[in-house]
This record gives sequence, structure tokens and C-alpha cells, in this order.
Amino acid sequence: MGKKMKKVALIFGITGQDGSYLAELLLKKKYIIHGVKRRSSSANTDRIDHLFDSVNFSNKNFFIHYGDISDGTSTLNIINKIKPDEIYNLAAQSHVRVSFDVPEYTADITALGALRILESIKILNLRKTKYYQASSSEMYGLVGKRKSLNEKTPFHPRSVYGVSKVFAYHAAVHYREAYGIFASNGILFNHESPRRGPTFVTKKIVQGLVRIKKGLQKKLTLGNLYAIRDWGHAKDYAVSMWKILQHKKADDWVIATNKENTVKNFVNLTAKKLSLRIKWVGKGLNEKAINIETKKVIIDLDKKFLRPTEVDFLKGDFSKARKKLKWKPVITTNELIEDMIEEEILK
Ligand code: NAP
Ligand code: G4F
Repeated sequence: MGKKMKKVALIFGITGQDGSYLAELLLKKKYIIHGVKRRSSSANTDRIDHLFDSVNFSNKNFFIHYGDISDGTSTLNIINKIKPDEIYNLAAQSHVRVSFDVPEYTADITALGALRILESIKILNLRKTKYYQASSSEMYGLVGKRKSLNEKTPFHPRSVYGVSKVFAYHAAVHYREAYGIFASNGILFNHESPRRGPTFVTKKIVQGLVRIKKGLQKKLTLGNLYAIRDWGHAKDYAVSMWKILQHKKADDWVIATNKENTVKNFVNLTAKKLSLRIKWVGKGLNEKAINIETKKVIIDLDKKFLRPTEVDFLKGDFSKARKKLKWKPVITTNELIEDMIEEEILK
């Protein structure tokens, strides 16, 4: 019997939170991994430096290529060179608030970037290459009833980021229907980790409160405390991405925990774990949290962190993934917060 060939995966967005967890998972599964990294003037490989030789950009199963999904030629050339078994498109301008300030750029990367990859697979006639699209719960946007959202819930995006993700979602479905490409959407609800970017709310809260506890920062300033999110751990969600591409047919999948928390709850849970006793006072933009011991305001609000249109409620029903992919989240919200605090405290 000949030796089994290793599977080859190409990851766009390898330097991001999810890219790093997915790369770790696939290396454990003995894949050969190629990742695409943008040129930047400062280091952007912190999350994956432990996986490869950051000077020569390789280890024997892990290779990094310069590329950018705004550049159709380089995208096509990389896909042609590697002819991967699996392509994971995790690359995006992924910050919702930022998409209000840079809408055209967001659409170019988050919407058209996905199209460029799909079109490359089509042009190169890669019949065996499977495609994963990092779709988002942000696509649901304005929801009527506050009930768990599933694969059948209609989309009503509330930002250019959301609009772009809806485009990329439908592009994947379209290339599947029109050209028979194995293209699947993972509709992932918010997922966090110690590797989360510092301007997303969970990381901002954990980082801010740990620094306040250590005496390195006086105050944390936030926006809407009452948005509800379904927060999971990125490590669990990387497993779902892989499972989605191992399923017998291409399909669309909600990945979530089906648990809800407000931003304020997330603050309270984090403060409690840090033994910071806080009391909330005031209303609207004047709402503040006071440190009961020092009597000082440690959290206040600023309208600059509000969005012109907000997504008030996101909670996902992942029963299809549980049944057909045998996927479920393992890490609880409490454990997620502990993991994030632990890393922050060591800094
Ligand atoms: P992230 O940390 O912001 O990572 C985004 C990745 O995309 C980074 O590697 C970034 O590179 C790369 N990228 C940005 N513009 C690019 C371009 N023009 N060409 C090539 N690469 C580019 O996001 P994440 O949290 O890991 O999320 C991964 C994907 O899932 C994103 O598409 C996001 O929109 C989507 N998603 C995330 C969540 C969530 O809660 N985390 C939920 C649903 C969907 P740099 O490192 O150079 O910036
Ligand atoms: O952490 P956030 O910025 O995440 P958001 O907007 O839900 O988007 C994330 O999840 C999406 C999945 O649904 C992904 F597709 C997307 O790529 C990204 O990963 O904000 C969460 C909530 C929002 O309602 C926001 O208004 O927290 C609220 N919030 C309150 N204060 C804040 C802040 N958000 C940020 N970033 N910063 C604040 O100071």
C-alpha cells in the first residue's frame, strides 16, 4: 500500500485570530498548509510565529506567501501554484464599526475578495478544490423576534461589512449552483479568544479591566452596553470550519452557542473574575461603573463607539451543525473569559 497523500489547505487570513487556530488544527491533522499574508510595514505574524520560521516563512508543512485578495492576479496565481484540496477564505476587513468609515475598501476586500477566489477556482477548473466562506451572523442584522437564528432566517444587514458578507455568502451559493464548485458557508456567530484583535469589545473589556486592576489604566470607555451577542471560543469554531469542508456535500451552516449575553453582562462577568467590585450608576450615555473600593469611575461611555445602525440581538441555533456535522461548542463563556484574562494578566 502506498503512503496516504497529505491534504493541502490554503488559508486566506492566516495572520488573523481564526487563521491561527485553524492552522494549528490542520497541522495537528497532518495537512500541508499554505497561508497568504499581506505585506505590512510592521510585523503581522504574531499569532502564527510559533508555527513557523518567521524569517524564512516556512516549516516543512507550513508555507507563507505574500498576497492580497484585492489583487485578482496574485490570488489566481497562488491558487494555481498550490492547487489546494481546501481553500479557507477567512480574509476580510472584519471590523463592523470601521466599515462605516471605510465602506468602499470594506466591500472590495470582504465582498469582491471572496468573488476573486471563487472566480479563480472556476477559471482554473479545480474540480476537487473545496471552498469555505467565513460568513457572519452580522448578515442577520435587524431581526424581528428575539429568538435563535438559523440557516432559514432572512438577512437584513446593518453595515457595509454585513452587506459585503451577504454578497460573499450568495457568491458561494451561486458558484456552487452554477458551476458545481464545493462552496460552503459557515455562518459563525461572534467568537473570541486571547488572540482577538484589541478593538473588538470582549478583548477591549478584558484588556481594560486587567490593566485597571494592575493600576496601569484609570478608565475604560465603551459604547452600547445593551447589545446582545452569542459569544463562543475561536478554538471551537476552527473545528467547525474543518468539519464543514469534510461534510459529504457543500451546504450552509450556523455555528453558535445558543447562549446570550449583553456587553454589560460581559463586563460584569469579567470584573467578578478579577475581584473588581463595581456599581453601575446613571442612564443613557451617562451610565458609568464605579469601583466600590476606590469610589472612582472606571467605566464610562462615549458616543464615538456607537454605530449609526446597531445589531441589537444575535443568538444562533446550531442544531443543524450539531446533528449533521456532530459539532458543538465545548468552551463555555466563563471559560472563554478565564482564558482571555489569563493571557492578559501575563503581559
Ligand atoms: P481578523 O482577526 O480580523 O483576521 C482577518 C484576516 O484577514 C487577517 O489575517 C488579515 O490580515 C486578513 N486580511 C485583511 N485584508 C486582507 C486582504 N486584503 N488580503 C488578504 N488578507 C487580508 O478576523 P477573524 O476574527 O480571524 O475572522 C476571520 C473571518 O471570519 C473574517 O472574514 C471575519 O469577517 C469572519 N467572521 C469573524 C467572526 C468573529 O466573531 N471573529 C464571526 C463571523 C465571521 P492582517 O493580519 O494583515 O490584518
Ligand atoms: O466586538 P464587536 O466590535 O463585534 P461585532 O460588531 O458583533 O462584530 C464581530 O462579530 C461579527 C459576527 O456577528 C463578525 F462578523 C465581525 O467580523 C466581528 O468579529 O462589537 C460587539 C458589540 C456591538 O454591539 C458594539 O456596538 O459590542 C458593542 N460595543 C460596545 N462598546 C462595542 C464597544 N464594540 C466595540 N468594538 N468597541 C466598543 O467600545
